[in-house]
Amino acid sequence: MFSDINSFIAELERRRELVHVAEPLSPDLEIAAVIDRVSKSPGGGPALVFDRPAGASMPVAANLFGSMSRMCLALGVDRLDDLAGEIDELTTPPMPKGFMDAIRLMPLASRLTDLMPKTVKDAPCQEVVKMDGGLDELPVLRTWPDDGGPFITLPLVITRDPETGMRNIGTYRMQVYDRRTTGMHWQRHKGGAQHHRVAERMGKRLEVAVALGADPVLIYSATAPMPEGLDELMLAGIIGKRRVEMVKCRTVDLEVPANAQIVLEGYVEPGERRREGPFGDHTGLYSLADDFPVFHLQCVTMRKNPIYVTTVVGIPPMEDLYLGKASERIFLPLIRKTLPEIVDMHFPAAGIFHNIVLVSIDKRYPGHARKIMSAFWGLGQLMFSKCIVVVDKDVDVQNEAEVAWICGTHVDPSRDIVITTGPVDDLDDAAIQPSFGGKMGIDATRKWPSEGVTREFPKRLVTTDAARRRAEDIWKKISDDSGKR
Ligand SMILES: Cc1cc2nc3c(=O)[nH]c(=O)nc-3n(C[C@H](O)[C@H](O)[C@H](O)COP(=O)(O)O)c2cc1C
Ligand SMILES: [Mn+2]
Repeated sequence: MFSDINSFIAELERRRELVHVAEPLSPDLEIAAVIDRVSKSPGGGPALVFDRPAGASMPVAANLFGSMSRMCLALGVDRLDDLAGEIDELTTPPMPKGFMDAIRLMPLASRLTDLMPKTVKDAPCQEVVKMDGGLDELPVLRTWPDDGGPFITLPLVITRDPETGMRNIGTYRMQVYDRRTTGMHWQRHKGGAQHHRVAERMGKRLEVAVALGADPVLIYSATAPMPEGLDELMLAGIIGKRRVEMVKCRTVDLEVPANAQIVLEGYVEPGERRREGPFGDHTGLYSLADDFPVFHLQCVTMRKNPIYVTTVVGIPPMEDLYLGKASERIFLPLIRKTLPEIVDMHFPAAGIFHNIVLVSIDKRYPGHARKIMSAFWGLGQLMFSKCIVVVDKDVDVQNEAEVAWICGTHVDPSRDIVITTGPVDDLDDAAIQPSFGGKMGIDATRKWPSEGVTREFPKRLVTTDAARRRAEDIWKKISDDSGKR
């Protein structure tokens, strides 16, 4: 596992999955345009390091997670589903059947305590401490021409609930207003916003620490849809199989990942709002300007030679697709804890995570597909699911064309569509109102008589096993022969 972003970058170099750009490109639009162009190449393109951005004192790294193979490497697995297996094991403690069995299970308990973060004294992220440091030292990108300014797009925003002390880490963009102030774009449904809500109710200032360029597992974990109140560092510990090292901040009562490149310490005042945006967003549209809390910077700490790690969002596919794919795979076994009938799920790139959600189920009773829709609309960030398509377990939801075929053949729109309203993603500008709008569920399972559908429904075409095996043999010959030609 990678101890910091430098060792990840070194490994990507070794694997020839990273390209250095030596031209002095501008952080104003030019670097972002290159990142966008590279993201649109087959498979997501290589990782990028811009060695000498114009006017900047440090390099810019981007698209580090922008392919399936790099996302797997970042999380230390060959396939993302390997992680799912481990998480499943850790979250399903077997009940000991007796004393000897209990002793045998001890290593599991120690594995769980091995995941707790630990505090260290010396940290690379504090090699340099600048009490009067400013954001003008960072090559923050302006990514799209109508953007309201430059935006920090891949920060780990760390806060504590002022009442319970529970920590949250989330990735929320920060618009740079001047060298000591930024926007704080935590949307109303997110962990940071909840801590701020509590602080505002108490009339208190909320301390905030922002880590830039932590290790790959931590960067991913900050984007993960962890249930409220569960520490993202636990997840990072499970994935990274090691205790995350944290260091106390210099001016606020918070800890930050010791291995980060740069740390911004500061606070958000109760009641203060400022215009944030517009911002060229991962919807592929400009998110409209709106009022958001304001982050006041009071201290910058960093490594001696930091790298500024960032990402560009835009029309999919871009780097965040792969971060989202990791969450899709990692959270599937956890969702199955309450919804064991779920076989698989898939969020197509064009659906930007939650606009299109494809789920296959082992259908067990009438109305089962509708139960799954209701469950998703009530489950964490899956509440944002705008169109949920539920299919039977014999349909491969990773195959978008197959799901489209099944929808076309198995759905009667007058019978199988569920329309409802509820909370929607803040970024949904088509919704009837900000954050509140419609959702659709499509029941594309085979309907049962017990669901009131007595009309005979035809069977799917499948040949016999014997004929299929024969066909496989012949196909092998045909393809070998055509390979020779
Ligand atoms: C590149 C990137 C940028 C993001 N920007 C924001 C943002 O500006 N505001 C926001 O609320 N969520 C943003 N997110 C999504 C959150 O990070 C995500 O919902 C996360 O689960 C929030 O964690 P939380 O539940 O602890 O709040 C972004 C995600 C990525 C990958
Ligand atoms: Mn959280």
